[in-house]
Amino acid sequence: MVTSEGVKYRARQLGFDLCGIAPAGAFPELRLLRQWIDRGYAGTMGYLPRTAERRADVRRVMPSARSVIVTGTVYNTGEPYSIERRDPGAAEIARYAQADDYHDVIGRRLDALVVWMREQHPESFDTRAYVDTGPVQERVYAQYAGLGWIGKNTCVINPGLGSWILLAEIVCSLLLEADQPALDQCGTCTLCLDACPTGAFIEPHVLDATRCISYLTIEYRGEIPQEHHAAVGNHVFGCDICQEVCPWNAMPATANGTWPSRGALSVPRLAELSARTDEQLAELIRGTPLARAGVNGLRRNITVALTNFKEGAGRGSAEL
Ligand code: B12
Ligand code: SF4
Repeated sequence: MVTSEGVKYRARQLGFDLCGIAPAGAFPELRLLRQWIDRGYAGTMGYLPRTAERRADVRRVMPSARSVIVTGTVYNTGEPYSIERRDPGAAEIARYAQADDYHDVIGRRLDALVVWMREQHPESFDTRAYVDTGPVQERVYAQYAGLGWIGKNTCVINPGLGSWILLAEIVCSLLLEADQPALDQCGTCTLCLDACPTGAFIEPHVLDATRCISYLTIEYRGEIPQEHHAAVGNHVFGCDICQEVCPWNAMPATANGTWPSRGALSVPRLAELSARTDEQLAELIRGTPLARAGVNGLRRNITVALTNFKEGAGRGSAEL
């Protein structure tokens, strides 16, 4: 017999930092995705409009769904934040990407959790396991599973651990006891909205992805629009600023010993990255989230960042 308590206990044994259960339902926040897409905020991420109908209710993904088991995995490295470093010659790589690809790492843990559930429960039941790989609005289910609230920066924030958390879920046909939804604790704070270098927040909880450095350096193909070059600064893959300024990340948890961090991706020098051949760059990013941008995408980003750095140095403010 599978119980909520049993699943949570096993999830912790497998290396997950958080685990909660949401009922499989059509929560009101899920309806907001369609409006967001219609306002053009998804940009070229065509998979979002293509799957919007299914994303509005997890039972359209798996009709027998009754529960969504949501896990959280802390990926924080413990290195200083980019806003603390103030080193324009350093290449900023988003924290989640300074490790083996989380789809593989967390995917294996999810599979192990499903295997364990099947051992506990002799009768057949349906499951679908996703790590950012399925048509599921992961943040909404995380909030309803009690993992944390959706902050003004749109990230799920856990009151004890902060927001350096990757989400993954098992949609399941078993009826498991659900957790209470997490309560919003952002209050009147607007630090994240004010800190965004590209002004990507239209209002609290609403991000225009087409302006976000994460979108521009990871998802977007083609030249990064000139109007955003300066704001991209020294970011070569993703951006963490709206989380770095968050008071809930002032004393953040760091990843547990099972997280496969890669030291070589922790603030390399821009000049050193730029001098690498394509083969050397490919070697560096193999098996990491940076492979999503590919060597060409990464080189495009390095060129923008290095130009920013050299222009800054020309004004006498930076050292190689
Ligand atoms: C597309 C996408 C992006 C896009 C768009 C991000 C965005 N904010 O919409 C881009 C490329 C910009 C991006 C960037 C990043 N991403 Co991303 N991304 C996704 C993805 C695949 C879908 C998100 C989505 O549908 N966005 C559209 C918006 C409208 O939907 P939403 O974010 O789910 O927001 C819901 C709520 O905000 C709610 N809502 C809307 N209005 C309001 C108002 C109120 C009051 C409330 C309470 C709720 C609410 O409704 C929305 C729709 O259901 C998810 C994985 C997944 N399948 O869910 C990962 C995911 C959200 N990303 C993740 C991460 C880690 C990042 C980055 C930190 C990576 C980086 N360092 O560069 C940044 C963070 C930037 C940011 N502030 O969001 C994690 C977030 C974990 C967390 N703790 O929240 C996810 C969950 C992946 C994962 N499996 O862990 N991402
Ligand atoms: S990740 Fe960076 S660019 Fe994107 S919304 Fe947050 S602060 Fe702005």
